[in-house]
Amino acid sequence: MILCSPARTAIMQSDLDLFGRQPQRLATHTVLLPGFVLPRLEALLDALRPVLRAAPFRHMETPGGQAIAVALSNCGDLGWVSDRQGYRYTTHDPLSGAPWPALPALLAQLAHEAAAAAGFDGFHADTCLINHYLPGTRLSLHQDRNERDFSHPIVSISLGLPAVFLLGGQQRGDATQKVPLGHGDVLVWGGDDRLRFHGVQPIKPGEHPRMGSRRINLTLRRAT
Ligand code: MD3
Ligand code: FE
Repeated sequence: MILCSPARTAIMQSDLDLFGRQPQRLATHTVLLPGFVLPRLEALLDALRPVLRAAPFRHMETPGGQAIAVALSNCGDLGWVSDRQGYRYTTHDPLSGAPWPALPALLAQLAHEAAAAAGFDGFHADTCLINHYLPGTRLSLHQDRNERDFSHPIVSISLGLPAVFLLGGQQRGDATQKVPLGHGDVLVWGGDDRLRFHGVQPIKPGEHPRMGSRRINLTLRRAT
């Protein structure tokens, strides 16, 4: 197991990713697992394809009526949506009227393993928000507060173009640390860090050899 307690001791060879990068603790309950999904990347993409065919990326509106720059989709028992009514989780895709596609077993498995590697045992995700960023797209500083129980951690998988993630504090005005997130990296956070403000700086133009000119982020949560 990786990084079970904040005071970790030895780093094992098996903790390192393909390029020898080590897990990094960014805050008491926030852990970066570089390249964690790379060994299962193709299986992950195979699992996403039918999900995105059934529930394609789309732009949602904020309650104030502005288009959200990040396009999104969901899978799992619930999906996160935004419209004039507000932010919430729904059982059905408002675009198709059908239930959100099921959470692929591989995604649930990766989330469970990543959470355990970061010291959160027994994590069972029931929803995955899939965010799509084109170059220039940013995500402004916010908190994730639409889930029922903040004691569950969140697992985030980054794919494609690199991003600079902004990790803030408990108040909007707190200083932020900049965290580079690359293709295959996984971030896990929970505990005291669950309600930290966070955001993503505008994605720089570029072309990722496997993913093209985009960044995809999968956030796995327990919403119920
Ligand atoms: C929060 N997505 O969909 S997840 C979101 O990359 C969202 O698409 C971003 O924020 C994205 O709500 C970021 C990554 C993340 C990582 C570590 C955190 C969010 C965090 C640590 C504390 C609080
Ligand atoms: Fe968020």
